[in-house]
Amino acid sequence: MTLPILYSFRRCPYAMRARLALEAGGIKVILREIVLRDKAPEMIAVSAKATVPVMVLDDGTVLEESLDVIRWALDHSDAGKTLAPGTGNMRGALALIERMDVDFKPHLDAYKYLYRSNQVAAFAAREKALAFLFELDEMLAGQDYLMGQKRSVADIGVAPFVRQFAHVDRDWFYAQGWENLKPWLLVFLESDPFKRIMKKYPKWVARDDVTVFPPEVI
Ligand SMILES: N[C@@H](CCC(=O)N[C@@H](CS)C(=O)NCC(=O)O)C(=O)O
Repeated sequence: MTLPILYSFRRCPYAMRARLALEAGGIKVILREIVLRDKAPEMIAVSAKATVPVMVLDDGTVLEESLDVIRWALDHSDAGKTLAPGTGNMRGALALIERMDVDFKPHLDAYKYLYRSNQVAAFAAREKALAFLFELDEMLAGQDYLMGQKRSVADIGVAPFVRQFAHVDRDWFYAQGWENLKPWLLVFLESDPFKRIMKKYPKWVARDDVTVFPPEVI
């Protein structure tokens, strides 16, 4: 069996959550690092929408959505067990991720992209993002992870986006009162899985040697 191919971009939160799910399941893939402003034609040939991540399975099936990669990892590896929520169920965890994509991500994008050019609009977007963050903070009251005392798919699906939000203005983020969310994010950022999936790779070109992900050493 040939390994699946994963087109990925290190700093993309969608690609991060896909890599985290693969890492959790011990699934090896051939990683092809994409640069968004100069995408590999090989990726566009299999996925015209040309967003990362894209995963190509050995039977030619193309997964074009990060959530599809996550679902595939849950179904085809130990990730189903290792990323199972401690409380609640997998369906609830995936629903939280889907809601984040709709209720939080657009505000995060506006906040991030307008921060340097139009702070009034950026801060208005930041304000709209707060409800979701306070909801996460409440979920984390009395427990270390979003759905219990163990890391689950909810955490890996959401944390890359909270990281992106926090990094727009770290001083502001860490000065806020969400006392459960801040340590949760810091634990995520310091975790071995996160460090492993954030290893840097040069932009992939077709003549390159194969890069197998996850890396053996962090
Ligand atoms: N719904 C998609 C979204 C993926 C996405 O938007 N990825 C961004 C990078 S973070 C992208 O590839 N954008 C295309 C571009 O910038 O050209 C998923 O979950 O995989």
